[in-house]
Amino acid sequence: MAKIRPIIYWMPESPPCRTVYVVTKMIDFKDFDWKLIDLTKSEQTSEDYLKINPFHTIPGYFEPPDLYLYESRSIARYIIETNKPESPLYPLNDVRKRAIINCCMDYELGTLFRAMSDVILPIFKPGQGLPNEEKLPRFIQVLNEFEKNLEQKQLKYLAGGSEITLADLVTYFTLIMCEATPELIDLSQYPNLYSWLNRIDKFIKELDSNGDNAGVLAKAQKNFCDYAKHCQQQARKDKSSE
Ligand SMILES: N[C@@H](CCC(=O)N[C@@H](CS)C(=O)NCC(=O)O)C(=O)O
Repeated sequence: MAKIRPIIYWMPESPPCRTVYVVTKMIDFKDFDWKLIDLTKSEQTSEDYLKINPFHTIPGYFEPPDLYLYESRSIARYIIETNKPESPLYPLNDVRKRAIINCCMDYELGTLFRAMSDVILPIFKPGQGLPNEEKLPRFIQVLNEFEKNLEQKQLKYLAGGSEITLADLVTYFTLIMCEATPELIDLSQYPNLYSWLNRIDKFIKELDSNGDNAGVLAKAQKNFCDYAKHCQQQARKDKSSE
């Protein structure tokens, strides 16, 4: 009997979904199907999708008959562990390296992503449409600490060593959300962060330029920024007509 393929639920415009997408490409994992969940149509709250992820976020992962995962970092780790455990992205045979990658990713989710999202994600919330500038000082503090860490350790990649890991990918897709508010956050002011970011950006652009779905990441980031711009313009218009 043919094996039923896993399904990854996603929308390219969602940065955490893009982490999972890049992982599948880097480890050449193809034995699954993509399913689009269109956030602009609130498909994440459909009855069917809530069975996959009751917390209505993408990405989601379903492996028949009964494995349901959500959270991009967990999905990415599982895909690597089960399909390419030797990958330097998250090497199963190197417990110390994995500890460092986990450490970077826990910091990223608990501190960096949180500080970024408090400022930027209100742009996308119905009835808001603008960044929360009150939370900006905390985000700037976090960015300064991130910069100092890179400077002190002179890291090429976040988990050390000479190869990109999952920690670089998740952090990259968090930080490029700052492109939604260029007038508020200028990452070029943090020289070590900026040179690390450009290193990862070059890698991602190269990856995005070939193979199936070439250009999907560039297009998704453009759509993400255009939508953020549209939300902010609309919110300012609504405010001025109040
Ligand atoms: N920590 C989660 C964040 C996922 C997330 O918030 N996804 C957004 C899109 S970028 C989403 O699905 N939002 C829809 C909702 O919350 O209803 C992850 O890394 O997977």
